[in-house]
Amino acid sequence: MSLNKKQMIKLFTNLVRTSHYDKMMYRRMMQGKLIGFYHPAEGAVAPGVGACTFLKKDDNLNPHHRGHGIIHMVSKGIDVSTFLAEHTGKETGCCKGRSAFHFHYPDDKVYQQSGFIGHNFAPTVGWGYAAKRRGKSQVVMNCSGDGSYGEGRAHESMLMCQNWQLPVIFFCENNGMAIFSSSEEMHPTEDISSLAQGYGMPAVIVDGQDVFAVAEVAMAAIDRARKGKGPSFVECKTMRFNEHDIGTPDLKGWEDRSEEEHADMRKREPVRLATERVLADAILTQTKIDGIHEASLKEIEGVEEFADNSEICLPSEEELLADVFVD
Ligand SMILES: Cc1ncc(C[n+]2csc(CCOP(=O)(O)OP(=O)(O)O)c2C)c(N)n1
Ligand SMILES: [Mg+2]
Repeated sequence: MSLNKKQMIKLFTNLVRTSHYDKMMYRRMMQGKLIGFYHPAEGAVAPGVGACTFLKKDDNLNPHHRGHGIIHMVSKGIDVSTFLAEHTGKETGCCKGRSAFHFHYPDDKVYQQSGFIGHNFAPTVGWGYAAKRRGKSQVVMNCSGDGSYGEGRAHESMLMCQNWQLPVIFFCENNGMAIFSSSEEMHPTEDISSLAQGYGMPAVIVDGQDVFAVAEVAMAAIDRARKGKGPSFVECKTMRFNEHDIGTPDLKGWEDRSEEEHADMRKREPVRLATERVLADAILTQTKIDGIHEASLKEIEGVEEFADNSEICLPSEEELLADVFVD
């Protein structure tokens, strides 16, 4: 599946927008403006952009926790003002400022995090099953890290989705790390996608730093699922430039990565690679590229203003308990 010029511009624009969104989250965390903590996505924005830019509004999305889903949601075309308000602890947040990153956007078919890695695999079967039963051309994009494929639910989910031929994409964002454990220590094979073979599911490996390459394989997997041809597995080989999260003390100090490794990784920064490509292929001029950066920063300013000008979340005991369900 090769991309046309319009699709490449859309991907490039989303790549620039999301990388600025991620930088904004990092900056605000450092400024003490966010509640909880943040899992920075620098170096790892291309997978989410490639996976979600061409999803339809009605498609189910389970974003990866890196970037707390902002990469995936912005790419799917969702207004993330209430996402930032939530992370800023404001009443206008999507969960009234009470949750930080454990939230959902049901109207936009986004079902996000619980505190458990791999929580999304069981609901993925249900969403896929529902889509198939209703005969809708709706797909489920399940974005997860390499670490989560050590969870039993991942395997049960792959087995059932394949048996029932559900419209699911197992989209693995493999950065080779789970907090400070390397993939090598945690998985018997180098490629997480090799697990799909055991379930007879087609799988593809793609350079996760190249947004255009990711989008091509993601679109093929989406198309396949939409046509009722069942699930598939996409593995993006990507990177994590920063520590696992910020807001928790000194995770970087535990990492076993040298300065040279960090410098090498940064040579493959996805916005840099995409910029080289769109200039080389004459898809965009430098002036147009500068305009995309400016427009992204302006958009983010508006989102920040909304969060900053909203009322802080200070619920009374009664209001707090109103959202607690006891069986
Ligand atoms: C069931 C469970 N085990 C462990 C954790 C702690 N934990 C949080 S993030 C994480 C690493 C996840 O790695 P991966 O899925 O590869 O995503 P990455 O953070 O590398 O992007 C772990 C082990 C958890 N939240 N839930
Ligand atoms: Mg990982």
